[in-house]
Amino acid sequence: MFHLDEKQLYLSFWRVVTYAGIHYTQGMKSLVSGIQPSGVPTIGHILGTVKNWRHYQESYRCHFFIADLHAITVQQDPAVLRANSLKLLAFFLASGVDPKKSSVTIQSHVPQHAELSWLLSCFTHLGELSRMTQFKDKSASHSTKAEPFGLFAYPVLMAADILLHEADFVPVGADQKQHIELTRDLVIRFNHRYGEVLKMPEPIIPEFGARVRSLQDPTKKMSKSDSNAQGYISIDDAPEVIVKKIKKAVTDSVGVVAYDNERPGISSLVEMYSVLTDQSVDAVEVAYQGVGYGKFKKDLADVLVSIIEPIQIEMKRLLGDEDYLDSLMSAQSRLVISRTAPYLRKIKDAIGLL
Ligand code: ATP
Ligand code: LTN
Repeated sequence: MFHLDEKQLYLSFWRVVTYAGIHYTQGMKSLVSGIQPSGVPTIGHILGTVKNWRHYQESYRCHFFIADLHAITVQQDPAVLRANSLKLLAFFLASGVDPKKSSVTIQSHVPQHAELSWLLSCFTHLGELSRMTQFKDKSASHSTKAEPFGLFAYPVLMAADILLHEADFVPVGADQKQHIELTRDLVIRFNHRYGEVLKMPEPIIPEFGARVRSLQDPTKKMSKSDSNAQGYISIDDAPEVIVKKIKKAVTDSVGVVAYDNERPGISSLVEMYSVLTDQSVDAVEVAYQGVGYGKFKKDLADVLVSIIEPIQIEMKRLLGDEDYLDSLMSAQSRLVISRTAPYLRKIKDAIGLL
């Protein structure tokens, strides 16, 4: 199936046009994004990033991946990790990622990610890593001095994910902005020393939906690793569960459906509804003027069900076809390895590695 050798593939990548069924146009900008299989994706992932992936792949050379090496920075049960990784792959496909237009891999199947991460770690300062807020939050659950080194080094692996694919754009939720800033600093530092080798990436953070809040504690981000399942809407939730969770979502006693920084609970629901229905927040406020929270929550739950249900049906179909998922994973990883290996060689040459 793969007749081009690595060199031919690399040379031809910028002008050819079809390889392994994927069509690329010369000069197309590239885009990279990933999600960790550290749980089951939530509506936060859809709004913060995945919602637009199907559109991006029409205009950009896209690479999407399941960040399993990131997930093991916190302890994972092996069987659960395997199941969540496959489920996430099915979620990507069911959300519109088309392997004929984009590449899609399991991060650990492409060893170049981890290899570039080591190279970049030699250019990263300890002080930079200790300022990362996600490290501070996630390490809080460990006793001091027992935080895994991988959790500390995680932003370097994220920089490698982005730079290996020479990404122009990186669509992420607001919590990832700091990691992309670190990646940009690494590009400046590396290129200052070795010339224009690494490509400068730009984050794409949506104006609305970039930080969907927990339904139970709206001061926090909705998280798939929340110990309280009432705090998130997961892609596994049945319609009646979604309705119940939205009904119980924390709001306030004001009773006005509006976006108001002083009232994060209702504001988060209004923002969710506005993004899911492609309306402005103002339009949602006008539509629900004088209407109580009950009716608004019911409508929001209906919209959520109408978005999640078709994804669930398609995921179930895909997860029932293990042979397809297996052959997709191996074909895609071979494609991505042959595409990234020559670029990694170029980076090693710049550093002076034989
Ligand atoms: P966890 O929710 O388990 O803490 P995480 O958010 O740290 O996971 P990923 O699941 O890998 O990590 O996130 C993948 C992408 O989804 C990132 O771009 C992240 O910013 C985005 N994302 C995750 N949760 C939300 C949310 N609640 N609102 C908006 N975007 C989100
Ligand atoms: N760190 C991200 C997931 C992630 C990612 C990436 C996103 C890992 N590598 C590269 C975009 C590009 C997270 O935890 N949310």
